[in-house]
Amino acid sequence: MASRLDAARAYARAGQELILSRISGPGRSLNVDTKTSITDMVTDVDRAVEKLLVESIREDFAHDKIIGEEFGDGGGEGPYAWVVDPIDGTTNFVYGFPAYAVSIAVRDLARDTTVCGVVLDVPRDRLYEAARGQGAYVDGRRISVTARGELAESLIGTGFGYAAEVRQAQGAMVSEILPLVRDIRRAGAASLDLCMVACGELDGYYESGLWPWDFMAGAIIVEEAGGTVTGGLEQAPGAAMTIATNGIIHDPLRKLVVSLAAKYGSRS
Ligand code: LIP
Repeated sequence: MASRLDAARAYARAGQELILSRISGPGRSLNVDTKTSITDMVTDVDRAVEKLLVESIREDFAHDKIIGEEFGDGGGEGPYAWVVDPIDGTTNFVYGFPAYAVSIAVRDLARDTTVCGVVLDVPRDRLYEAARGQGAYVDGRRISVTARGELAESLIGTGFGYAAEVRQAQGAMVSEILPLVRDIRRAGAASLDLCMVACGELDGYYESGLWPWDFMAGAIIVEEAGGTVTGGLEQAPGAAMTIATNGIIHDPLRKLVVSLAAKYGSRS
């Protein structure tokens, strides 16, 4: 596995270099398209970075499957699969808001588990990583979740979908959660929200509607930092709900999110 983790680090750095080359200097110009709604953007840089990642993976690991945000499934039949988000936090990237990342996870399809993950915070130049059973790190320094035990004293991250009706329910939910926690943060990149839980910058995070490429790498980094990652009603994180915490506040946060999702007709 070391070879795939080493490769993931190198691929993330190459993606960072491409991103920075396209936004540095006076000629910063992005071609921006929209996908599922006018708020769901994708740029030519997203596509260029994913193309770079896919070509690199195919070159080095021809049998591995590839699941990417922009180009979908490709590559070989496995048993390993690379789950890649070339720029997680695309809206932030388009605006220059400093919270977007290259996110790369490697899955063992036979064991249905993530074996390693890398999240490269491009604006802050921080490389988060984890391999199963070997701990979580940022720039080579070991990280761990907080030990805060009360939801009322916890800093909680969340995010919102692209569809207006989905946001209506998510906004209603967060308005009821806000008075029950220390505060809410909305960074705009799930992979970074998860890494902030892993390194103690957040005590917990929840979001519905995420794709595998949004959360797969960040999830193993949280788990290897001593945290807990689940769904809401379902045990596994997924499109319905992803909840990541320091483990101590997990049950109360999960119960609150599931009950409010039912109240407002949101997925959990
Ligand atoms: C983003 C997620 C974020 C969510 C945004 C968006 P993208 O992913 O990382 O947590 O709130 O709506 O889905 O689309 O920038 O790769």
